[in-house]
Amino acid sequence: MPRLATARAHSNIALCKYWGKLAVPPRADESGLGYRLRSLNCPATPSISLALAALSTETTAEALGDGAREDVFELDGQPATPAAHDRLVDYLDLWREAGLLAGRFRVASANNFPTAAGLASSASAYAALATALNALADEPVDRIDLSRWARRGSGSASRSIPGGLAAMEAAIDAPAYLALAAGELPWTMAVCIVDAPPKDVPSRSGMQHSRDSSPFYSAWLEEAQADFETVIEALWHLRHRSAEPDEVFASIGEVAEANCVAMHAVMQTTDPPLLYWSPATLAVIHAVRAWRVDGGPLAYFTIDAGPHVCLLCLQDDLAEVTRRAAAVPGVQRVIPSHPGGPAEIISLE
Ligand code: 2P0
Repeated sequence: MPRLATARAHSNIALCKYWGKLAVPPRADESGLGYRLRSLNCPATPSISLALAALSTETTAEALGDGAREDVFELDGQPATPAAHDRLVDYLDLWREAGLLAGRFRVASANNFPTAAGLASSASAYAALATALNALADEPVDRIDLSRWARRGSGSASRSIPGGLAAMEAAIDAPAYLALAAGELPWTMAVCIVDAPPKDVPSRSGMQHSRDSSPFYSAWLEEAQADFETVIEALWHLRHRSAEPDEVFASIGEVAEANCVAMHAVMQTTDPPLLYWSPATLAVIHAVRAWRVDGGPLAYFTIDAGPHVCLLCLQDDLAEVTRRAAAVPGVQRVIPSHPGGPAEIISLE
């Protein structure tokens, strides 16, 4: 039985975003249905995302001996903050309550990109963690259930288990599934890191505030479902060669931009407002739109719960998109990425 497992998972950036959780019964006690549903962390919107090879997390999980009384968590070589530590322990408790794991663990996690900056670091982190923990389980779950386990840690992490272009329905205990593998994708992304202060409201609490206070929340749920269905249909045409790849790219890019703006409209009308954009965020949006009229590369923007802008483009245009984006005022650096593959174990002892 292995005692130490290291896993790697790629972050992912959604083209149709997850923002909001399925409602659970309000008077949920610790043993009731409400508690169980809440612990499943089910999304209220369907989502579809692209895993990015250049953004990854490596996580080592080590089973500590019988004498260990506490879980230990290190993030990027430092002891984790109390909040991150508590969230990890809650997550390990779910695995222990399910009888998949026993005892205490040391978890060491390292990202190769900025943490908690709106670059989906919890997606790669919980996907890598779930993959490493599963390798230490007496009876490991299959990859579909592994995606469900990753979702319980962080909703977006579910999509980093299959990697590539991954989709997840808005349903109770939905897993993410592979819509198109990394090697089959004609598109990719460049990630623009912009000048901005650190993010002050985490996604988890931000999306709860949106549900409770944005007047546009119910319209967002409808829009998100319609956007998801449009993208799934466009992918169907791509797979069946019943539409030109350029048309599919343009239609998915347009939906991605509209979906991003709709999500940020909900964020901005949350009380208090979630204003994630910085001036440089808008500068990139305007630049990308200008490229379309001046004969530059075709790229579409999307922005998560943070100021940075991800640009969806054809793989052939990645170098030119990266070069142009780096010249936009306020852009600190651009990370060009190819599509990323699934979460995987990289060592086992
Ligand atoms: C997404 N985001 O689809 C969207 C876009 C942020 C904006 O998934 O509470 O950190 O851990 O399930 O996964 C961020 O939400 O939230 C997210 P939890 P998570 O990528």
